[in-house]
Amino acid sequence: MSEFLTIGEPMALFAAQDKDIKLKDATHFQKFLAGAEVNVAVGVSRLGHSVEYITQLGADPMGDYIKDELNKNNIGTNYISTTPDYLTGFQMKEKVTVGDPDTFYFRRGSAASHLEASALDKIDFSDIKLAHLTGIFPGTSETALATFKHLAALLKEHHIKTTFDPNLRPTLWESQEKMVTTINELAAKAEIILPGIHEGEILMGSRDPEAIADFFLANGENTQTVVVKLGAHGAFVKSKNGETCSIPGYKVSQVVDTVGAGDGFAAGFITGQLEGLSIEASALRGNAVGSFAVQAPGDNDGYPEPAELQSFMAAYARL
Ligand code: KDG
Repeated sequence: MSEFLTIGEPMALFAAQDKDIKLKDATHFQKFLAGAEVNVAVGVSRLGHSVEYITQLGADPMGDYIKDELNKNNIGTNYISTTPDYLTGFQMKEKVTVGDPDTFYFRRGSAASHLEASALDKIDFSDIKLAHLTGIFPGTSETALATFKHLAALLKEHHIKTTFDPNLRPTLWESQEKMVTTINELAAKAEIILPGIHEGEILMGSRDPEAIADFFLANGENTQTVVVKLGAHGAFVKSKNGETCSIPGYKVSQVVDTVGAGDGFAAGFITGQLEGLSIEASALRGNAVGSFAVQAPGDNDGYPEPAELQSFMAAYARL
């Protein structure tokens, strides 16, 4: 039984070691665990909370690797099934000196994308305080979309608060229009929505953080708070009662790789909520965990343990 639940597609990530060259030319790669929701699961677990993760793996070496990594990270595997019929997805990532690296996915028709809604029958919701959902898993297939919707309904039935990160992955969707319509429909069910500023622009047409927050608050059936992630500049928060605040980012000396920062933000924010912190304090912790993420090469390998997080937040200057 766990405090925190999430669902998604985990992948093996092969991160290029050769800098500033195309993936096709890279010859050395380092293997990591990746996948937006599993990144959040790692971050929440590393900060001391109990976590269950719902997914389906293939009966293959990538699936075995992921299982080992979940065990190493103390992530519950009670709701993980293995199928001989489909393969585990993986991805490759460039290494760049400046900006966001390109990633390439090998995930179409993966084991996770075949996860049926019936897999949710055995979930024990009794101790779960918060669940995190993102727009990636429902984009992987119609089956995954149905499973996602069923889980969202079960969470509502059990009065479990949900955070939702749009996490737009245009290559997963048949069209931009379908992606935008579906993601906005799914976001409307969540209590807390965590869009990135660029995602907000795609989903509602403005780069103004307050306009993005207003859109999701007006659109939401249950939405209480919107936290717009502003990258290195921190976050903007608006709640249903009209209160707003800007949360500063942290200065980091060296950015190694930006991928995983948004999931780090979600992990920090979620642990703040699990520990009863205010929305503002949770968002500040989110920014801090995001800062750890950008200083490591994998997506979740840089996420901190509680003592590291505490000393970073005490010592580092905010922007
Ligand atoms: O947010 C980080 C993720 O993007 C990465 O770990 C894997 O791209 C990914 C995905 O679609 O889950």
